[in-house]
Amino acid sequence: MTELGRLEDLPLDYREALTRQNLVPLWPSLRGVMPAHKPRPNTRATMWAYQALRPLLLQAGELTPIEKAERRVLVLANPGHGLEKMQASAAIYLGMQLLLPGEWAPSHRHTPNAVRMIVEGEGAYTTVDGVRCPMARGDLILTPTGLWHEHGHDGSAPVVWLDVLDLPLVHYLEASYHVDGERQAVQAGGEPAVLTHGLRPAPLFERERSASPMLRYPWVDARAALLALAAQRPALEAVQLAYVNPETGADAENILGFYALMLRPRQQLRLPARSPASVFHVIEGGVEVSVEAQRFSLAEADTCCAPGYTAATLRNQDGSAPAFVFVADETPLHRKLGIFEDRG
Ligand code: GTQ
Repeated sequence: MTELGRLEDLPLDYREALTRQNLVPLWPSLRGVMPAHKPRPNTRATMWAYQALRPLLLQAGELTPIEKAERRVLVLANPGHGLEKMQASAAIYLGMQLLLPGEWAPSHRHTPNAVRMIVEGEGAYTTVDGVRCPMARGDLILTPTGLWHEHGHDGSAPVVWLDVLDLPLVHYLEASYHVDGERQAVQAGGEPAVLTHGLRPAPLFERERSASPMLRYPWVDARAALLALAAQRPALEAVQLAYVNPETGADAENILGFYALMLRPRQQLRLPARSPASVFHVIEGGVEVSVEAQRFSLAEADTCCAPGYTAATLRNQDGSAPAFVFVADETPLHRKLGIFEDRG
């Protein structure tokens, strides 16, 4: 590969003349923005242990009242991007949110898409576009772009959940903003439950809402489906389900992809080197994750991220029980942009 000219090779007065005209020579920076064969991601394989962050999150509950935080969140920031960027990867934001009994995080809506993976506690709920979604451990609740959402908590112990947003991307696109709203009127009946059974309302009963038809994916259903799939397909290597829009089969959200993965007892699963970055969050069990030179031992509620273009190996350390992992990645985005790659 040819060595390209450097900025210092150019006369100072020429460089200054360029700067005055808001012009920049490409060749000194060309290899930086387009490295050979493979990108050089800032995203670093990073782990966040729940045991370490939980006391700090509870302390935030004492230090900052909900009125002063609106969303009481500690962001899981990737040091490779710089902590202040609040990014887990190029497109993924992760935050652990705490809501204490009786607290209320007021209604708003925003352009970034969000999901919540419930980590701990009972009695909280998120109201999304008038649909009250109870929060239980392992449930996935969607807040697609533009939908009103607020969080409340009628229980007696702290509730914690993992927020996954495409905020870094939407912010980069200069398209990120929010609007504050009034407390939502809760619509009777909640979600149309039939959708989870492969049935949908026939045209006579068509719903008027245009947004995602399914907002809450209960963990009891996802877990049972994974166990059934594993039992039916003993030779299946990746016992993985994608969270999808049940009316269309498309990804549940537009930008990030969400999956539930089961590892059989002692199973080791190699995930191929694909272009999107990924996040792994353990719902149940203990999982060892190897990415690049890193090896993370994840216990329940621990989270890690892996850069794109890198293979990862997940191993269930238990010999008798399955492990369950919530996975978030940038696949829908990469596919839509036409830059998705699987390098095996
Ligand atoms: O719960 O609406 O972690 O708006 C970041 C931004 C959570 C939320 C976050 C948000 C929310």
